[in-house]
Amino acid sequence: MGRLVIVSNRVAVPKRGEPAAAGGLAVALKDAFSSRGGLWFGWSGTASPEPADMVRHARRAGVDYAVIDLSQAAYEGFYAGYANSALWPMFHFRLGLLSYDRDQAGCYRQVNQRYAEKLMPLLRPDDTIWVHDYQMIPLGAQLRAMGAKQRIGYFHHIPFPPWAVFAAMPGAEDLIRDLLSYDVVGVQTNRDLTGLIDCMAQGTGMKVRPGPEVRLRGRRVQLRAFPISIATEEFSDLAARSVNSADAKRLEASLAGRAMVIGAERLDYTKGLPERFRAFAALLEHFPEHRGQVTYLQVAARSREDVESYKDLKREIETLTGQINGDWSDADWTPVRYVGRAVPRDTLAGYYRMAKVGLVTPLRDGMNLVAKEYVAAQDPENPGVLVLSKFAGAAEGLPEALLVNPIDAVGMAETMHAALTMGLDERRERHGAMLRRLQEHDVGAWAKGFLDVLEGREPANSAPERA
Ligand code: GDG
Repeated sequence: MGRLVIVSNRVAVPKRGEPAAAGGLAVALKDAFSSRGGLWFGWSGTASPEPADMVRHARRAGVDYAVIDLSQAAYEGFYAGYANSALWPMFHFRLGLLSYDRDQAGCYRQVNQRYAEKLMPLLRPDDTIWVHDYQMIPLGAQLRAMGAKQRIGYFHHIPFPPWAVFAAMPGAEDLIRDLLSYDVVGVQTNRDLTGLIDCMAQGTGMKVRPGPEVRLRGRRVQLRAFPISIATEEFSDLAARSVNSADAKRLEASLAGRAMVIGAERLDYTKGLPERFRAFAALLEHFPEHRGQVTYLQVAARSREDVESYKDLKREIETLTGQINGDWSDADWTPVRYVGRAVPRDTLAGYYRMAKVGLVTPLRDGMNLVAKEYVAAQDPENPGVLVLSKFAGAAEGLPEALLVNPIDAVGMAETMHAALTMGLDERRERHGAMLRRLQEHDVGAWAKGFLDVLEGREPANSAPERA
């Protein structure tokens, strides 16, 4: 079997002697890399006015890393610009926030072209290439134009809307046509698969066959749902350890016996934070028994601070925190604790385990790993309750969560109340079903599922996994 070549926008090369980052793709690909070797290619995360035009190589724990730098102008046009100000809102159904600039769209293609040119000489004929996410859509077609014959797959981590939404993007047809250069296009959920099939059919005029797949000049492009997951067992262990850490004990003491509800995410307008804050205010208004009794901890790691809509969101959250605390606090109780930066992963795992309710209420989300981490982090004997937006991809595989529409503040408040007052038997039953599914379908199973289809080890028509 040839090497596995991963291409993702940002590549975090582990420091020498340190383990790879605890979360995300690094964990997912550990097994695949260790059995066959691999190359991970992408942007170093460094942008400067005059970047060196070279590929930097490193080898860590059996994995080769090859990274390139971006110019400041390329970073602004490609990353902050087209990828995060046009593609990201469009894919999350937020056409009102879509800011399109033709130069930035051109920059997106140029940066992908540069990735393709730098990657091409590093490839071997028997490599399998796996491209990740919306920053890299044209890459497969650009590699093919240079003669790449390898199997190339693309996984889309964020939602895939139907053509009625997608078509609003200038150049929508080109983006859809780019996807036809891949052998497999993977999305998170069956809902996304419906969107992808609709876009393929309407954006290209080609027939999508049952399977589903598109046939093109003797090649097959398979379209499939592969719900991403987490390293379930590792995360459960981490949470069980961290709940006894000094950080967790300090938090516990500060709660003085009150219940805690938790939210944690990047500060992003797709995550439904203002809506959640309003729902928490509605809980205090409509269910007086929780006044003085429940504390809401929101961890919101800063993200994309150079994009205007993210600055607006930060101000809105700060205002809402002030309003709710001004309206409801007592001298010895503050209802909302807002931590506006990332906390260490192990600390967060311990916090999840301490929280009676996990609030995961995005307006749209490809999957949402926080939902799965919250479930994995619970004490199976006395688990908390997951309140989950039906617009998160995770809802498709976690029907035992309490599902909500995040737009409905009072409806969400009622569900939070149900979660806070749920009996132990029901909590155990719901949690047990979700945990078992996450144990079976962890992130390793996700990566294997994708690679099995890409490398032809699984019939294309088998049903996608649920989790
Ligand atoms: C994209 C898609 C899809 C959050 N706050 C802190 C922290 N986190 C960690 C979480 C989780 C990760 O960040 C976030 O993953 P999500 O899946 O929730 O969200 P996105 O970043 O938007 O990811 C998403 C995902 O890709 C994978 O395909 O599920 O739908 O949007 O692991 O725990 N980690 C630390 N401190 C924090 O404060 N250490």
